[in-house]
Amino acid sequence: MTTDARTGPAPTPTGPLSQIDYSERIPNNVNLASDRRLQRALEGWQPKFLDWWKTLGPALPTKDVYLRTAVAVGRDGWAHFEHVPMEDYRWGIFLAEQDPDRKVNFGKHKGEPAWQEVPGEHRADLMRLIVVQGDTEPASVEQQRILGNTAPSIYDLRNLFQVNVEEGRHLWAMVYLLHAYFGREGREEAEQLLKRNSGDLDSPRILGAFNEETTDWLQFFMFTYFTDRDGKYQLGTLKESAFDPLARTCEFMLKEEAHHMFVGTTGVQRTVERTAELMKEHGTDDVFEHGGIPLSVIQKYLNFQFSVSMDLFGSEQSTNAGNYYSSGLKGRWQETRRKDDHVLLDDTREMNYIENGKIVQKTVPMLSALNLDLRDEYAADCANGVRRWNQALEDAGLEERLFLPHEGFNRRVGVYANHHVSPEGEVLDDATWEQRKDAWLPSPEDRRRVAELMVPEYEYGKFAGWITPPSTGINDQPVEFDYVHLAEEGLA
Ligand code: BYC
Ligand code: FE
Ligand code: FE
Repeated sequence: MTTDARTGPAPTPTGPLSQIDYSERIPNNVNLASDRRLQRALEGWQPKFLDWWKTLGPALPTKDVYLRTAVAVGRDGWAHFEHVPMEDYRWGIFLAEQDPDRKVNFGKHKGEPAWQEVPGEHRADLMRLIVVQGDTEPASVEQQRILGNTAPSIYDLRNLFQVNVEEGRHLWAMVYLLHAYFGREGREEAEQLLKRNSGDLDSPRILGAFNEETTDWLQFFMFTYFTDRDGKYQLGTLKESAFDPLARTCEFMLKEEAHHMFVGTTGVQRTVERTAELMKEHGTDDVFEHGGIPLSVIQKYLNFQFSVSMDLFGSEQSTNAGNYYSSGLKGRWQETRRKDDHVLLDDTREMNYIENGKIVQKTVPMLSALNLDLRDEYAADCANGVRRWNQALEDAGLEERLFLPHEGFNRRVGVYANHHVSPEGEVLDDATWEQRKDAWLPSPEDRRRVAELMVPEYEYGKFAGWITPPSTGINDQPVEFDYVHLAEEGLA
């Protein structure tokens, strides 16, 4: 189902329905031209989006970037690559093809036809979910705004910008739903999506992780590994939604998401590989001296980004989540492959919580614990990349390993929120936590030393000293390809 930049086949149109109309001001495959009111409303939002992109999008001036653009949403090819000025990227509205026989697959409406309109009783909840999803997309662009100034290579710079334009498109995807299905309230929410800003004290982004600073490229790689992966899992549940336009939108977004996680997995991997080389060459763990990032600091960045991303799943027990499920708004990861009744009224599961300073278990109704169900799927997936990174350490003949911290480590949401838990899973008192937390989370000093290594490398085919080159380029181009042409002012 997923395609990434390396394997994306050449575009082969699959039929008129899956084709995207690029002759319109807003490229789309939803026949926007047939709905003048909606088209005008979205054309009214478009300049506001572009203003936002110019003010809060990528700060480094560029002439053009080798970007992938969707040309069709069908199975056999939807990506087209060319050099385009970033502000001319064709942000548009792309939904996966409609299945006219699609049914609701879970909850109390199970077996009924999927909804093409929003049922009045679920309107507020659906809009809330769409707004939360939509809010994260521009937030990430804002968080990554200044990274171009310190890109370790032109190859990496291109990947950053590809992620940024696609997150911009994901915002378009949610704004389309708000405009098309939620009337005036939806249009107001669409405006707000550009007005809240990451880290803003007065009007911050909705979810915690999207107000954290992305301080440097290691943080960016951890973000695209761990936080974009929350995106994968949340979109995976919304793809199951009874509200068909949301399901189809998310299905297509997921195809783009694969590349974001590729950037994270390989970015961390290449960082670890360079660290391993330097550790062997110099026989020391402290490779800062030699221009690399120590493994212990990589582990701290990992601890941080994993824990703030775990918070994105909400409380382990949530009546919201149970209601979303029963109402058919939000399913489970791979809902249709689960071997149960897809209603879950009689099911239970085990859940960890803290009692008298110890982590213990209790049995809870499954419907109440769906955030936890999703989070467990997510955490298992996160472990795969860590195994890959450890393979690189093993291949280098090193004993050291990276690991995912305990689920209770550094949590602000859910059962662990008012407790301190070490990465190994010991419950700690406040004093012990304060004393030891700098060994587990990046300290200002760690971030400062990482930042010192973040010198831009804009020469084609060259890479900053703290990271290895990738094994292949993008879309079968060589690694030293001119993926980005900087503007003259950017070079000065
Ligand atoms: N920070 O019942 P609970 C992506 C709020 S990432 C702040 O446990 P629920 C991307 C919650 O809103 C995917 N507040 O939560 C990645 C609620 O507030 P109210 C984004 C939080 O509703 C990288 C209250 O606490 N998509 O796409 O079951 C780059 C009670 O919480 C947080 C989605 O999240 C937090 N971390 O679940 C670009 C999907 N967590 O109502 C993009 C849509 C919870 O009491 N969202 N709260 O005022 C959802 O499905 C749910 O809203 C959540 C929360 C899973 C986030
Ligand atoms: Fe996204
Ligand atoms: Fe993403």
